[in-house]
Parts: sequence; structure tokens; C-alpha cells
Amino acid sequence: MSRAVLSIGSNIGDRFAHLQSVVDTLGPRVVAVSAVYSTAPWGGVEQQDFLNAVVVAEDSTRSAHDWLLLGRELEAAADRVRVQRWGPRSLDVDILTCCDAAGEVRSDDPELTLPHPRAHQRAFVLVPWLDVEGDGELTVGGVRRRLADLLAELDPAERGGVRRCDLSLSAPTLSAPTPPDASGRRREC
Ligand code: PH2
Ligand code: MG
Ligand code: MG
Repeated sequence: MSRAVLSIGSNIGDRFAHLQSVVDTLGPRVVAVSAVYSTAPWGGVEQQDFLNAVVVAEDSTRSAHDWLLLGRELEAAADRVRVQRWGPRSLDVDILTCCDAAGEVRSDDPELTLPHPRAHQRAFVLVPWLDVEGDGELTVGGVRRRLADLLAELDPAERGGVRRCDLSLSAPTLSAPTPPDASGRRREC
């Protein structure tokens, strides 16, 4: 059994559809989905705002490396091309943490560093992560830190660039989200 916390993001094409494709493919493995956020680009590259969310998934057989492969398959299915570091992308699936029967997986593999080495610097990760694990923790520099404290330490401008949208990802295993407005239509933000 392993449990992975995934950060998903998109700023090219139908951004919401790209995020929903992750939840659809994970299907019954999804145990929690955050709200969807419109987020200012992080990393210094001038580009469109992203949509970001966090998904928690469980699988009885999948290892941390298997989650990486699944993320890459999902990115490929969204026609992801790798052009520029921290640049625009149709879909990015990053593994933030993974726990298996032995506990939290630690990995120094440059292809899959766990826990994610930059998650604590990113409001677009911490804000949705707190939606699904309000008392969650992350190991930073070998020290267990509360997600809420890590978020509070970020520049307020960074936190201000993360705005909740009237969009809800739907997962078959979770109760139906509240419609975004009286008409039930979904509205881009
Ligand atoms: N992903 C990046 C680079 N910058 N900024 C935001 N707001 N959201 C992202 O998902 C993101 C980013 C490359 O992985
Ligand atoms: Mg990323
Ligand atoms: Mg990535």
C-alpha cells in the first residue's frame, strides 16, 4: 500500500480539463482532492497564470517510482513537452510525498527527490495541500514542519497570488462537489 500526495498544475490549453484528466485516470485511487486555485507563475518565467490543485491517492501495489511513471504518462497524454525549466506546461504532475508500509519514502534520486525539495517554498502547493491535510506536515531539511507554519513563513505576496476558483474537480469516490453557482455552470477564473 502506498499513499501519494500529488501537486497538479496547468497553464496551457484547457487547464481545468488537464487537471480533471488526472483525477479521472486515478479513479477509485483518489482519496482527497483540493479546491482548484488560479496561481501567479512561480519561478521567474513570464507566462500565463496556472490552475493548481493537490490530489491524495492510494494504491495497494504502487511504489513511489510507480507514481512517478504514472505522472509522466498523464503528462504525455496531455501532450506535455519539456521546453523550459519552470516554463509553461499543459500538465505537470509532481509527487510531494509518498508513504508506504515502512513510513515516509525518502529519495535522493534526481528524477524523484522525496519529499519534494521545493514544496515548502511554493504557496501554490501549500495552499491546496492544506485543503486536504489541514494538520499535514512536510520534512524540510530533515525536520518535520507543519504545512500551515511553512505557508505563514512565505512572502505575503506569494500567498496573495493563490486565489481559489469556482471550479471543482470531480472524483467518483468522493461526494459530489457543491455546484459553483445557482445554475450549476462552472466558471473559469
Ligand atoms: N509550475 C512550474 C513553474 N511555476 N507556478 C505556478 N503558479 N504553478 C505551477 O504549477 C508552476 C509554476 C513548473 O513546474
Ligand atoms: Mg512542477
Ligand atoms: Mg514536474
